[in-house]
Amino acid sequence: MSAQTEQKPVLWQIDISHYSEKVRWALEYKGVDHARRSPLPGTHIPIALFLTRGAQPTLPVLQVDGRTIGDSTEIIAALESIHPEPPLYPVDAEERARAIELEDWFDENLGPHARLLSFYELIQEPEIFAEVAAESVPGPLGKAKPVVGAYARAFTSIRFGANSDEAAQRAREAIVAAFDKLEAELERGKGEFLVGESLSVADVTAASLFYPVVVPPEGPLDPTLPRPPAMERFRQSLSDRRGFKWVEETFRRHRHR
Ligand SMILES: N[C@@H](CCC(=O)N[C@@H](CS)C(=O)NCC(=O)O)C(=O)O
Repeated sequence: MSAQTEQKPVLWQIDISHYSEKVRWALEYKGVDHARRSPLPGTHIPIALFLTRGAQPTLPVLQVDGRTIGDSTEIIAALESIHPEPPLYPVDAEERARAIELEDWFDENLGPHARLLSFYELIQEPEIFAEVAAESVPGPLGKAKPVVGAYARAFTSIRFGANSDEAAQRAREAIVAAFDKLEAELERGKGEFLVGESLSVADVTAASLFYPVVVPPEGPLDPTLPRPPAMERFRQSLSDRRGFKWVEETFRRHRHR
């Protein structure tokens, strides 16, 4: 490995994670050449803790310029100062504050619910979960689908409580509320962007965190993989909403790989 390759930023991530998608989008939008490491989901918690010296149990984590940064919000803040162009923070101070506030809002109020409902519906469909999980594990492990599927059901139930009917219902309500919020915020702007007149961290965050519900073709989910019918029905029930179409459009226009 050349010295130049070693200096590339390294993104520790999970392929299907929407928080990882947020950071991948920021890195690719800014044209930051980087390497990716995708540990086995589940083992990523001790790995994240090890990388961040106990500060962060989650991925994504970015190693850049001799620093190790956990949390997607902190990662994008660091990228803004290391690679300011093109910016994801609006120049205007008020707009910048609003974009960061919206980033936070969707991180806290949408992200965990979109993840929980996806896992809940997958747990109801063990064969489909086995297919999807097998795609997300490294190398030959993916061949042991029933084992990987059982592991995925156990891990998501224990870690996120994703087997709870009540939590799933709360997640559905929170996702609908997040569409209400998205549409109210879009009303304030000119339509294409949440804040200002170009793509900002607010758009990247909202679109990425809605991806497990909207499933845009440019998103991380392999479109040939089966999806739980109940999740698909929920998706369809939202598909006429302005916010849903905005997520599709934002991916289509701005998610260039
Ligand atoms: N606030 C964090 C959330 C990241 C997050 O929840 N990542 C998940 C994967 S989608 C994770 O690593 N979860 C492990 C855990 O919660 O223990 C961020 O914005 O990066």
